[in-house]
Amino acid sequence: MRKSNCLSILAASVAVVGLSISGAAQAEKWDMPMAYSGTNFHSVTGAEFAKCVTTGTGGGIEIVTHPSGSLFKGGDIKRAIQTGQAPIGERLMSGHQNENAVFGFDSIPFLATSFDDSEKLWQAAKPTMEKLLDEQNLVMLYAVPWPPQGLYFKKEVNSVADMKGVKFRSYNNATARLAELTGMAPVQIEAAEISQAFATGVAESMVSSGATGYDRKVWESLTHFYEVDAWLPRNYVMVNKDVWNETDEAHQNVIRACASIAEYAGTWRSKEYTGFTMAGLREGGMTVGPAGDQLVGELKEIGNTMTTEWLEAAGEDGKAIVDAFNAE
Ligand code: PCA
Repeated sequence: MRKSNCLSILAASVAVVGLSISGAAQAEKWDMPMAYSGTNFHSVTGAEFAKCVTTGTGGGIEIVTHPSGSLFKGGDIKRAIQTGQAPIGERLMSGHQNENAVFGFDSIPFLATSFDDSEKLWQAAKPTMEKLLDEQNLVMLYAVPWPPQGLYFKKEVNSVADMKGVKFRSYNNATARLAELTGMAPVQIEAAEISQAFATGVAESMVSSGATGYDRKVWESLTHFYEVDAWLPRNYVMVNKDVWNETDEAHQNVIRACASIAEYAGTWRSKEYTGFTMAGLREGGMTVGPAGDQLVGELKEIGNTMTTEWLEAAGEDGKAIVDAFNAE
């Protein structure tokens, strides 16, 4: 073969390889594990975020959501993203309270009980949470609150004494501690599995939003929902930091823009879903209403104990968040 032919073949193959490399870079697929059911408003928001990124990057990054813990179960999602098994995903932030108490800033009973206060608390906590996640190889994209947390039972409950011995489904350290302080027996179960837990009697009560009770049709096993407005925990979406750093700036900008739309839209949906799901629980046959004065008074005392305990456990970072929130 003549030298010039050799060169042109080489050039052609470099061009082909070059094309296929840039082709691969142009069409990345990001699987996005999510813990909650596909119809839940967080998952709906995540699906729209995914679409926004896919469209906004011209298909350069295609995000595919996997709700209901189908790709990774809730408790495994953060580790999967830290270790690069999945590039992006969503998780309940306070689910990491067992690693570091600060992650439980949004599950302190009666600190922030409305959407407005939840937003204020989030603004106070955000820089600390971004820093903590950054140290764990994660980039925080957006966070959306669940509706206010209330108590579910399969009987009428008017006081903490009525809760004694009840099997209680918890979803983080704070909810397990609430169970202990009210004389209940906590068992940690992911939302995706609670319908079965209630149906089989593994659990017979929980603290959660109307949204989760509605999504999981808990009226099939439970009878009462007491609006307590104890706190509004957050889900957040994170990306693996190495993946993020390898993403070109134009795509990062699209992702950031889609994330801020998602935070706004998700919060709006959470508010809308609050009333809608209360009505849904009633339609399912549940008794829905505010907790009685005695129960609220007793829960507030327990809330004070939990606040003191959390401040001790969360140290300087925790104190700074609560101080910034109270200073607003
Ligand atoms: N639903 C989630 C967390 C908070 C909420 O409202 C759950 O019960 O797991």
